[in-house]
Amino acid sequence: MTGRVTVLTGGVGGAKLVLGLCHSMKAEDVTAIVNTGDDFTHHGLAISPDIDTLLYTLAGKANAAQGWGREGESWTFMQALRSLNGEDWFALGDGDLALHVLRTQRLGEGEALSSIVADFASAWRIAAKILPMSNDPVATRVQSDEGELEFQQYFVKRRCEPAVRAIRFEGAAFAKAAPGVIEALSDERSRAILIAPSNPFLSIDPILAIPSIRRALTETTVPVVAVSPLVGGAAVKGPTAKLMRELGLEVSATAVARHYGELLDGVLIDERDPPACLDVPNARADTLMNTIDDRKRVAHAALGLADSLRG
Ligand code: FO1
Repeated sequence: MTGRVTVLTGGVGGAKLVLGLCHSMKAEDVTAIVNTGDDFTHHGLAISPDIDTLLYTLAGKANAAQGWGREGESWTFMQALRSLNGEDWFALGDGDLALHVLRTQRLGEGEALSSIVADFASAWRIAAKILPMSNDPVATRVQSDEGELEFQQYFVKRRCEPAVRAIRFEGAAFAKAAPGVIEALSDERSRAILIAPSNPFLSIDPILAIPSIRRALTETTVPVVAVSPLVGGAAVKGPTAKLMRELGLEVSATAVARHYGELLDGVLIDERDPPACLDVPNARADTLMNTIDDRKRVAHAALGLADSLRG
């Protein structure tokens, strides 16, 4: 068994766990497979929020309080944009723009997203591998009581207020996994495959909607362990609990584990959660991640559960 650990991640909660792993083991043995269903083009710029949140987090540049974007950001661009009556519901910081401008330019020249992201990671001395789930376009579409919304329209512009009926991932069925993704999931010598405490429906499902990724997870003999995104029956951040209620699900770690179903070998749930009738091996820990020590603790607990599941 090598020390290799692969994590499926999206959003802020996921980035915290990846950081915890990078501080608990050799960062070069960590491979993050990142959701790109939130990606969209805004003001003509190619924006990849979950990739960027992870880049900032692992490079120590993240705005920890806000969860996304850069620490110490300035907003001259947004002020100028507003003065010209430009669309200002999606905030693009002055430093943040560098990622979007360079990514847009290089995608326009035909370069693959995975290659661009690898360059950004090495420019910022990030040792972990950051892989987009796919280089093909996949777009999360939220079917709500206000009709079908693009992800960022739902998440940012409407602040997750519309009631969600269903979620679909445009393009996922035909999307190929990005280079390195299937290889990471099929590496039988790996220690564990983790599903980060991201929103299962908005951040993890787009990854699982890519057929070759779901197949690799089904076929792997490496322990697959999910970290529940709920603490005491509520979402730490974001709309997970509201979404589960709107989708008619019980807001519980059990419902999350059932959602991942056959893919899971184990689930790490929060110690505050009520007793759970989980039909999958599980362990408990304090999964609230505010400090770097919290993130290391959750990473250790998830890896410990995976180690205990080895046949
Ligand atoms: N989230 C917000 O709630 N408001 C914003 O204005 C906003 C801007 C933004 C810019 C770049 C970026 O990478 C992320 C940004 N986010 C913003 C967060 C983003 O919508 C979410 O992080 C993901 O899409 C869901 O996890």
